[in-house]
Order: sequence, then C-alpha cells, then structure tokens
Amino acid sequence: MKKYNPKLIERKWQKKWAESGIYKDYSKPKKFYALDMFPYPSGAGLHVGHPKGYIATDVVSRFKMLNGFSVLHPMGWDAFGLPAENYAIQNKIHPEAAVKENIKTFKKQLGLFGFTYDWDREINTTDPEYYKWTQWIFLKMFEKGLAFESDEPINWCPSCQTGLALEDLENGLCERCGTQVVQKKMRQWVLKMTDYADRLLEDLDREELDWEKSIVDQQKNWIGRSEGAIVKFSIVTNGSLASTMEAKLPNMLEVFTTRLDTIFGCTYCVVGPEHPIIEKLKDQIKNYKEVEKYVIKAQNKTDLERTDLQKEKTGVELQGIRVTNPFNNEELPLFVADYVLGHYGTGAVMAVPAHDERDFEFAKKYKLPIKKVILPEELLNIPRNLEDIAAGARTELRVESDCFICDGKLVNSGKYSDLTSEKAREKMAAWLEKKKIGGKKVNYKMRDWVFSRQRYWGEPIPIIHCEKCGTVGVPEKDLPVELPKVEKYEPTGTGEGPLANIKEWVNAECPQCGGPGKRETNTMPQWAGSSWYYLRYIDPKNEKELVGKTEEKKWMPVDLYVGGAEHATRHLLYARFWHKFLYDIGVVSTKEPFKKLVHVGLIQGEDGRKMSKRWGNVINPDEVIFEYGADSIRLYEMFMGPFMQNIAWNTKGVVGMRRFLDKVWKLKSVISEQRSVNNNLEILLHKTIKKVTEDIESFRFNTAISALMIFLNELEKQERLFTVHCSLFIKLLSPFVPHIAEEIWEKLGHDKSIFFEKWPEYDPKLIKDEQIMLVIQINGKVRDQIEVASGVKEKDAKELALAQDKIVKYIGDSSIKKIIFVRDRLINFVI
Ligand code: ANZ
Ligand code: ZN
Repeated sequence: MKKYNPKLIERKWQKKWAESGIYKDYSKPKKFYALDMFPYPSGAGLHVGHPKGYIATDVVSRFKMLNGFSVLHPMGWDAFGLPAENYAIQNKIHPEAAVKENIKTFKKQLGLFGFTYDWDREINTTDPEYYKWTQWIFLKMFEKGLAFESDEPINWCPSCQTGLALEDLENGLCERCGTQVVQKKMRQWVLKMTDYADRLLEDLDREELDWEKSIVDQQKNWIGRSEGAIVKFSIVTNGSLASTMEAKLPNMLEVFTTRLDTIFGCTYCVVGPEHPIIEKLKDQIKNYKEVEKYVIKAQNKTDLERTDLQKEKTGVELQGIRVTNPFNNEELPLFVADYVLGHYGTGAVMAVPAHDERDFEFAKKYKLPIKKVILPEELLNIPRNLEDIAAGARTELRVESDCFICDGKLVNSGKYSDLTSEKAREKMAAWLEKKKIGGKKVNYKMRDWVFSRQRYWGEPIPIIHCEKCGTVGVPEKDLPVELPKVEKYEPTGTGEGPLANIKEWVNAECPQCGGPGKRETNTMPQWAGSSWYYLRYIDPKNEKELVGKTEEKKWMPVDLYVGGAEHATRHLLYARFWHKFLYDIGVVSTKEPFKKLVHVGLIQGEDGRKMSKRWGNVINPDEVIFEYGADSIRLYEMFMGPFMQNIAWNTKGVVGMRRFLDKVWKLKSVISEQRSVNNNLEILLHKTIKKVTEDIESFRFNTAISALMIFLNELEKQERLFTVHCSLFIKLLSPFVPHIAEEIWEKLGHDKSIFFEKWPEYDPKLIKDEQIMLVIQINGKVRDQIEVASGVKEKDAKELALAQDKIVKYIGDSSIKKIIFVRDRLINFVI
C-alpha cells in the first residue's frame, strides 16, 4: 500500500472540485449562507492565524452540504484604506498595483487549504464595478439627508494626516498608527448614524439574532443609551437676563442629566471647552483671556484623560456669567472644565457635587457648596426624621462614603421632598415640559459617522460642488466616479485630499446647472466597502441593481458570520446601520444582516505573543502545508482548543494530527465487506455521530475531533473492519479533512464525491441509556428535578418542567420573565 501523501491527493482533489464545481449547486430547497470577514490583502500575506475562522466556516459549509443545504460560501477582498496606501507609499509602488500583487498571494495561499469558495462570486472593494454601488448607497443617503457636510471639530491623526471617526480611535489614539489624535475643525462628510441608534440597539435583542453575548454587550455599550432629561438654565450676564436678550446672545444653557431628581443639589454648572457659548459670550466673559488659554490647553488631552476619575479636575469660572436653576431660581456660577466632553449630551452639565463623584472632586478643589438632596435607600430604614439626617449628613455620614449615584428619597427639594428618585424624575420632567424649558430625553454615546478621509486610496465621494447649486450628487448614470490614476498619492496634510491636486479630475460640470463645478476630493473611509459586501456576493454581476430582489430573498440573512472580535463596535455597527438604511429604501428584505455571529479566538505565536513580524514569531501556513498537508493544519486549528479562545501555536500539535491521519489512511487496507454484529462498537459509533453532529453545530470542533479520535482507537482494536463502520467514520471526518476523506471514499469504490452523500443519522435506540437528571430552579433556587433524555432541547425541557406539580405551585400567577437553560444540567425560571 502506498503511504499517505497529502501533497498528491490534495492537489488532485482541489483540481477536481474546481472543475466539477460541486459547491455550486444552488438548487436545493434549503439554503445556508456562510460568511467570513473578508481579508485585507496586506503585503505580508497570510499567517497561520488568519485561516482559523475560514477553516471553521468551511467545516460548517461542508457539514451543511452533507445535510442537504445549498451553501453560499464566498470570498473577496477588502482592499481600500490606509494600510494598503501606507504599504504602497513605503514600498514605492502604486496602491492599485500593490493590491493586485497582494491579492494574488492571498488567493494562492487560501487555495492550498481546499476551501469551498465559489470564486465566480469573488469581489474586490476597489473594483470600480463594485464601488459604483458603494457610491450609489452614499448618494441614496445624501438624497435622504443622512449624508451631510459639517464643520464640527473632529479627531485628526497628525501622522496619518486624515480625519477619523470615533470608532477609529483606541483610547484616544489613532487605531492605525498609535499617534495621539487632536481635535481639528474642518469640513467633512458625516453619516447620520445616530438616527438609527434606537433601532441598532433594540434589534440586538431580536429573537432571531444568535450573537455571542460579549459582542452584543460591547455594541450596546458603544451605542450607550441613557435615559435622562434636558433642563434649560437661563443665562444672566452682567446682572441681567435682558442684556443677553437684547444683544441676541444665547440666553439659555441646556444641560443633559440622567439625575434630574438631584437638581435641588445643583450648586454650579459646567460647559465643556468645546461649547459654542464660550465664543458667543466672549465679550461678556470678564476673564476671557484666561478662559481661552484653558480651552486651548484642553484640546491636547484625550477624552480618556479628561474623564479619568483619578486625574485631578481643572477648570475656570466664566466670570460675569451666571445661570439660574429653574426649580428654585438660585443663581449659580458657570465654569468651563474639561471633564465635561463637548460632544456628549449637550456638552454642558448641571453639577451636583453631593451625588456625583467628578462634581464632588471639582467642588472640593474650588470650594463650591455641596448640598445633599438624596438619601440612599439603605439609610431609609433608620427610623428618623429624614430632614434631620440630611441636615446632619455632612458630619454624621462622610459625604464620600455615600453612594454617589444611587436612587433614594428626596430631601431639601421643596415640594418634591419625600418622593422617591424615580417618582421625582417623572414629576420634574413633566413640569419642565409644561414650562417648555426641557423635558425627558434619551441620549446616545454613539456619534454620527465621520465619513470623509483626506487620503487617496478610497472610494471618491460622488459629489460635485457648484457655486450656484451647492453640493450636488453625481447622477446615477455617471457612476462610478472612478478614482483617477495618479503619480503622487501621498497625503497633502492641508486638510484637502491628494485628489485636489488633479485639476483635470477636479473640474467637472455641475449636473444640475451645467456650470463649472468641482468634484469632492475627500474619499470614503476603509469601512465603507465592507458595510454591504455580503449583499454583492449574492448577485455579484448584476449591472442594474446592487442586488436582485429574488436572489436577495433567497439568501439573506447571512446564516453564519465568523470573524474577529475587534470588529464588534466598528464593522459590525456600520454594516448593521447600512443594512437598516437599505431595508428602509426597499433594497433588502431583512431587518438584520447577520443571524448567527461567532468570534474567532486568535492564534498567538509559539511564544504566546501576538503573531507579528515585530516579534519574529510569524508562522507561514504554506510551509506547514508543504510539510504536513492541508488536512493536518485544518484539523490542528480546529483541535487546538475552544474555538473562541486565544491559543498559542504549537507545531508539535500539527505533527500529532498528521499521525492521526496516517492511521486513518491505513484503515482502508483492512476493510472487508462482511458485516458482523459488534454491539459495543455500534453503540460507540452512534454516540460519536450524535456528538460530532451537535458539536459542529455549536462550534465545539475540538471535542468533535476528540470523539473521532476515540472512535478510531476502537476501530483499530477490531480484528476485522467493516465497510459500514469505516464509511460512516469517514463521513464524520470529511468536513474537517476533505481531501483525505475524498480519496478514501473513492478507494472504497464510490464514483461520486463524498460531499454528495447524506450526513449520518444516529439511532436513538442505541444510545438510549443516556438519561440525565435536569435540575429545575425558580429564581435560582432548586425546586425540583426530572429525568430526561440527554440533549433535551430547551423547548421540551421547559414544557416538561412546567408540567411538574411542584413547579406549577411555585410559579402560581407570576409571569416568567426569563428562562436560563444549561444543557443537560438545569433550567431556571426567573419570575
Ligand atoms: C447631574 C447628575 C447628578 C449627574 C448625579 C449624574 C449624577 P451617562 O449615564 O453616561 O449618560 N454628563 C452629561 N453630559 C456630559 C458631558 N458632555 N460630559 C461629561 N459628563 C456629562 O451620564 C450622564 C451624566 O453625566 C449626566 O447626569 C451628567 O451628570 C453627566 F448625582 O447630571 B448628571
Ligand atoms: Zn494615524
């Protein structure tokens, strides 16, 4: 018998699969859309960490094929953006040429793994035929007023020489190059993502969404919904309200607060250094010079530094300006302080030092009054007169030790005293609304998407500026607006993109009046093309539409999406935003794009560090495949540990996998057609089928593979092997190691691909000993237990549990708020 030679058989099957196009049977009634986050074709090529997610989707894709699904499993290139451009500048090669080269390398590398990609659907975000539609979506947003120009200060990276979105920062540093960003006022294009904030948040809880909780939480925090209120404080300058009114100066200061109930404890107000009022009331501010100096200094601090609780608070009083608390008409001082951020809420706060830690620190430093107005719940049980306690609060209870942000009962709050915080917030907001000086308000941390970059390598923004008509969208028939070929593509640093230097390109006729116009020279950010690419795979050659209606209905939503966790608050947020917009204009039929989302744990270098050229710990998959074969590396990456965990690479592990496959290879020489009954083996086989099936569905590839290893050990102990056993075993193995599986399958006498087969089913009778005790809890307390079949589904367990007498009694009339189900362990009803 010939030795197992992966090089030969892998090349053979990859060729066969490509020729026969076995993955392209899209006619089955059931569909499965498996998507990978498409790669950025960098100059360095793939390292062994990149394919981990791709292997997983490939395993699932093949598994789904065997289960009778038409599987869409495409691949493409996310090739616009800074890294490609920086690489090009460093290597003195045009980005377009660099991208072409890099894609070639990537494609060759991916080809070695034997993935089921349908390359007919390959897309490239830098292809004009593709970005035509990226521009089209922008135009639609422009038409709907969701894309607009703004002059607000934005985050600017002095090293990359471009404006950035909030999502492009990491702790206040440019995510690309680690340089500290600065605030820069400049013209820019913005997408009104905040209009979608509530839907982006609420739809995360849609039932059909099967996303990892950690990613959902990250996104929820990023969107950052706060329920609060707006209060307008009137502004008094030089002792009179009228003086501002006459001069048409701002006469109201709006603050956003989540704790309206504390307003009687407000002893001063604060605006952030970015607040427009400072500039507008410049002549009224007596110490304007000092204020201006403070404002300039604040520009060099990151938001993180500014809001850090440990850092000492600083600020300057705006002398000559006072504000009036509408609830008690107290006149209060107004400060500028950088712990208040310009772009959150209204950029101004009412300070309540007794109940807010930052205000407290600030008040201590500047000797401002601290007035207690909430008595925390835990103190309410002390049977004493509330007002007494409050009066003595400062001596009796140290202010610092009080719970800063907690609800309780109001004291010292006029007619609102004695109300609970919650009740008071309601009443106070209603009063504000009645008086038309504020009211309830929901606020989001998320901001609109700063969408223009002053760089070359991106989609041109399809806008023409005309002196007469203003900003005019390029007509649809003139799309794509192609990126001109240029010699020089380095950033200008002037705030204009490099495209501004290309006069022939910039000068264009105004589509509305035919007069002279100028093209927009900013380009789109790296995240534009990836915000909708999953739709183009569905219908990649459609010239009339971004995606055809029938095709869209057939394939959407994406059933499985696998990629890095670092995209939780960027790509995944942007893509959901665009998808919702496309839903609103009738291009797509689903509210959410990605049904199941799984994040892939990183593969670190053998030294446990991030795999990177810098550490010299990069492992190239080509070499591993050359040495051990693609099936071995596929198996190893799925076996190395729980899929979502970060794990260090270990080449010895690949060697182990290769040995396992050597043993699998030997099986086929000892098979006989005869079939005798070996009940134990039969039972183990059916248990293995069950385990592998369930484990693949739930991304527990490592335990699926160990079950297969255990089964192989048993097989090897048999004196004679039977075709049925071996066939079933090979089928179970095939999604992981498709090449060797095909080869053995062929040797077993089959003339059709193993991937036309049906996935094995287990016989429940054979494994019926698997009964377990399921614990039933109510509000976390054990109340009963029942015997059920192992692997019982949540729905069935719920039904069974709710049918138990004891449980019926405990639940009574209460409604079930939530069910927590731990497979084969417990079911907990929260009532
Ligand atoms: C008065 C108050 C009293 C507040 C109290 C808190 C506790 P979240 O929950 O994150 O939305 N705030 C409002 N705008 C701000 C800004 N631009 N920069 C810094 N802080 C700002 O936080 C809302 C609370 O943060 C608001 O409620 C406001 O302080 C502050 F005992 O108002 B609060
Ligand atoms: Zn940068």
